[in-house]
Amino acid sequence: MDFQYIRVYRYEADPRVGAVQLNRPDKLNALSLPLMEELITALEAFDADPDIRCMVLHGNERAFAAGADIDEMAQADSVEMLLRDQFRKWERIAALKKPLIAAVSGYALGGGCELAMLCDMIIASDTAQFGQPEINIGVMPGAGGTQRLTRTLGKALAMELVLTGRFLSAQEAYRLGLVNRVVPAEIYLQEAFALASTIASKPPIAVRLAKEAVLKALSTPLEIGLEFERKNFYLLFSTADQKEGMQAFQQKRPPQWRGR
Ligand code: CO8
Repeated sequence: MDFQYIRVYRYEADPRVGAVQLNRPDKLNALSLPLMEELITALEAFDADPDIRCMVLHGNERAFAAGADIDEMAQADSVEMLLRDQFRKWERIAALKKPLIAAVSGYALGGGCELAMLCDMIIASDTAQFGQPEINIGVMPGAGGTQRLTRTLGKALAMELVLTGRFLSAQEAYRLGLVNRVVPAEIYLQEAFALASTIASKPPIAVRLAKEAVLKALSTPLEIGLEFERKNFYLLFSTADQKEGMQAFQQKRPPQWRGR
């Protein structure tokens, strides 16, 4: 499939890792409607491809993404935005079954920060900056920023970022638990691919059910989450990979995963 605003490829050193690069560098990867359409199509195709085990989403060194495309929204009225309902579609990224890692360098602002937070993990370059500056253009976050930032950073800090538009540096984002780690700009992509490759080497059904269970913790009370976790745990005992994993341990040899 031909894409205009993204580049889709497989990690050379490990083709089980699918990658998407946001590719509108002249607009700091502003997330236009057609770009998001392409992104969701590409990620869902990887999600459905049995040869892919993990995904990486990245931009370029200057910008992961500087937000939703302001030019597309500037003249819109509420009814138009409501009918467009473009941000509902973004939740399809949160619904992906396979792990998705954001590799962030430079700006991750507004919708760009929200997009990174929709991913399961974030590897940041030391140049990364995260923020929700919508307040400076007369609006507020609309693709999950007030909710996901608050769940991660807590009320006080999320409130400050959303109400002032202040950016978080990569180091601050790391200290606050927004990103998994910060590495030098020269290797941030390599680091994200290494993490993706490690996950790709694990038994895929266990990865899928474990991801589901971790995400459940964000949307359910503890008791329901624990019940959900237990059921996924029991479910894994009907996979060949559970038998293989435990036998390989007993026989002191590396396991051969079948994804069954
Ligand atoms: N949309 C459209 N174009 C953009 C965007 C954007 N979000 N960000 C940057 N660009 C464009 C610039 O217009 C410029 O284009 P051109 O060269 O044609 O003039 C090009 O990218 C380069 O940008 P700058 O010249 O501004 O680069 P600087 O290095 O001077 O500044 C900044 C970089 C600080 C990142 C600056 O570009 C900036 O402030 N960008 C906007 C950041 C922002 O406000 N993001 C939030 C957007 S709103 C949003 O994301 C809402 C999401 C959910 C909405 C829900 C609504 C219901």
